[in-house]
Amino acid sequence: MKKLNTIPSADGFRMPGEFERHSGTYMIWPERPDNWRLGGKPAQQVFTKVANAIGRFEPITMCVSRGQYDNARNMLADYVKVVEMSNDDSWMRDCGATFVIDDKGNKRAIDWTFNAWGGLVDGLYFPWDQDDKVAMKMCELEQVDRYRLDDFILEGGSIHVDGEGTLLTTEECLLSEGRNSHLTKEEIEKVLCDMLNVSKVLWIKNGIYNDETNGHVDNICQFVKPGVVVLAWTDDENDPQYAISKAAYDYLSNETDAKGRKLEIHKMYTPSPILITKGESSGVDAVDGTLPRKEGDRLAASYVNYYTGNGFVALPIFNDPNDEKAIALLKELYPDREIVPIYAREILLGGGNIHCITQQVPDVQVK
Ligand code: KQY
Repeated sequence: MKKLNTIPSADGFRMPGEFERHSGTYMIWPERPDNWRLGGKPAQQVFTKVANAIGRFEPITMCVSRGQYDNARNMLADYVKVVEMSNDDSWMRDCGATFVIDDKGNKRAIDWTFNAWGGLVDGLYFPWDQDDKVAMKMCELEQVDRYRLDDFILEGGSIHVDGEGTLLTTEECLLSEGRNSHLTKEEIEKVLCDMLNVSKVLWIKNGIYNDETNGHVDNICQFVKPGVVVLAWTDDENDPQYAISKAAYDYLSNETDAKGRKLEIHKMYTPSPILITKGESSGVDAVDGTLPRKEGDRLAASYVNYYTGNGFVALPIFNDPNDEKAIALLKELYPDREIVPIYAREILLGGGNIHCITQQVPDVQVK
């Protein structure tokens, strides 16, 4: 497949919203023992639930290392396509390709440079060279040409688009020192507009408290559809999350999207703080250069990290009283989709959630 040197927006391509029709979803199988406790065994159970659930609605491909191929093939449902692919970890949202489509039925992808959430400044593991090749390999499997950006670092979890010209992100992440600190905010905005065909970038200040990704937007805010967002929320003014969510709410309330609409903002209550237990911490191998998992550390738990696909929403839940509130809110906001709650503490322990481990391939559209 070809590597393209042109500009997607000039070529007539745009990134569609996640809520638009998909031709499938990709994931990567978890196994690294310095991120996932007990060699990834508990996480593999949950990844299996997520993949099997998604596969009831749309084609799902699980990318798996050579060493784990037989185990993954055995655990996953027959309808999950399993392909061998080297990787450094299992965050398909972040190292995977960002697909773009035009109005004539064509699909391409953006292959951003991936540096494990901050490279040698504050990255979460080293090396990350196999992860950085994942997007290219997806393009080969999907048979789409790709725009490769050798000099621009971005993870898919740090952006959300409405498919109609608006992009949501956080300053905490996109302006972080370990990513594109050689560029100004305006220059970063121009790359996003050129690559994804957006004309308005909404900059929330910070992501979820203690989020190791430098505050990915996909944990705090996401588009339900154009003009409508959910925002992670707490009423507890003593929780450090309160000031973060309040600032985001105030900012978004005073903004308009690319089409000049005011945003409808739905507060999505976070679960009570979730801390790493002693047993969980002791199950993770301590390795220099990988973020440690210490007992008592607060995890970046949020229901906003859900994944939207054809006819469904896969929602992380935590055995918390607010699980039911999150389910009820999504039933109201997505009346035509099945809400699929999945107990996801094991994914959270690895540093993300269902949205972070999935990447959609949009369906082509002819207009
Ligand atoms: O997108 C994410 N939330 C991924 C987090 C990566 C964690 C690596 N330990």
